Amino acid sequence: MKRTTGLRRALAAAVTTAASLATLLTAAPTASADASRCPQGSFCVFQYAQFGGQMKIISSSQSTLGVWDNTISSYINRSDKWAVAHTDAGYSGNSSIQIDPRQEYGNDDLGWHGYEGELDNKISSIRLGSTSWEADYGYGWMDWTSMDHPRPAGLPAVSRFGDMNNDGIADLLERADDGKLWLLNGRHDAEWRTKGLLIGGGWNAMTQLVRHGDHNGDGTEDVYARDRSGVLWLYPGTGRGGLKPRLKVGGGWNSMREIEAAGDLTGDGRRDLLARDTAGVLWTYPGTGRGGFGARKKVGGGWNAMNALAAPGDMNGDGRSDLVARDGSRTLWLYPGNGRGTFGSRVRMPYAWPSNEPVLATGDVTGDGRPDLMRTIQGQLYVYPGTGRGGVSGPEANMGWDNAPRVLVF
Ligand SMILES: [Ca+2]
Ligand SMILES: [Ca+2]
Ligand SMILES: [Ca+2]
Ligand SMILES: [Ca+2]
Repeated sequence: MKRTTGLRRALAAAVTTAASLATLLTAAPTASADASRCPQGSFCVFQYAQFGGQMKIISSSQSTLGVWDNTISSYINRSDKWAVAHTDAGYSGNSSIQIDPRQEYGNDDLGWHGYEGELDNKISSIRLGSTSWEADYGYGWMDWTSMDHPRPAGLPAVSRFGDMNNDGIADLLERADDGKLWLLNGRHDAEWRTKGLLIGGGWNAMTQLVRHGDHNGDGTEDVYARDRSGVLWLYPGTGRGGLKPRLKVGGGWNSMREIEAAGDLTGDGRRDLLARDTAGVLWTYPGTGRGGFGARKKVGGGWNAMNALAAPGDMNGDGRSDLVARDGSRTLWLYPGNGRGTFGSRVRMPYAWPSNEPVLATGDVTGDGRPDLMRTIQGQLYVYPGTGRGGVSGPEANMGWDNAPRVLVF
């Protein structure tokens, strides 16, 4: 406690003697203990409890806190940023606290958080982020790594999807909670660090995002997105992981509960869409090969019994694209494509598949040429390697998962 008292005295002295510190400390000469003196849109920390004493606006991450080291006793976050405050410099230490954005009310005294006063007057670094994940880790993307080796050369067309940058290594697209779209290229460096490549922002405006290989005939994987007004857009891939300016496919897609890019279902070599409408009818939209679709074909009704659809490619090795669907009893079913736009008799897949977790299908991620499935379990992504005969084998842990509500990986 002596150490803390000394620093507080030093802080007060610095404020009165060093004019240069006036920019660092937003000091109100007769500071009242009032959170409202923290400007709207700012994240503010205070010298004393109950928003008392000197106030500092934190507008960027601080790996050290200078005269504010071990001095913060309360805070209010009126900004859109997430923050994590740590008890050691460099975003480390035995204890930390996550501070959510836009807190207007509530308990903001550090003495009331944690155990045995482990946070009060003990904060030494603060990291900000536009997502909870970014404030935690210092970067905005998830740590996806695929295999060290690419997929086998010469895969059939039905298996050529799930690779936005044409390097033969499976990649993921992640929409982070803040709407940023990242390419996770599946690679890591010597220290096993991954790199997300930012494609762009604003993707929270989309209510569906899907991809499954090349749709417009240029040989590179594309993305379809549906906006809130029900317009479906084609974003042609650059083949290097990015996206070209979008093209309008058409409107009226809000009648669909779910859209899936499913590969070629009709047997003409062009990739198609599946869409399940709100009444539970599943439709095939045959691709034209130029990014658009011909007259839709009804697959059948009753699909609202399923709470997830995923398009894994050819799971059973007959050269035709298939569909998997999860029912309300946590069972995953394989619907083998018949090459005429519909499906043969379904086959039960192994394992129980929790109903509130996504099922991912981005082709072969293990590099053996057979398509795989992935799902999350309690904040971790698992890979279920495909057997090539319609089944999957036991899961392999792959990466930590951002559970924030708007996160979407496809
Ligand atoms: Ca790739
Ligand atoms: Ca394309
Ligand atoms: Ca098949
Ligand atoms: Ca595989």
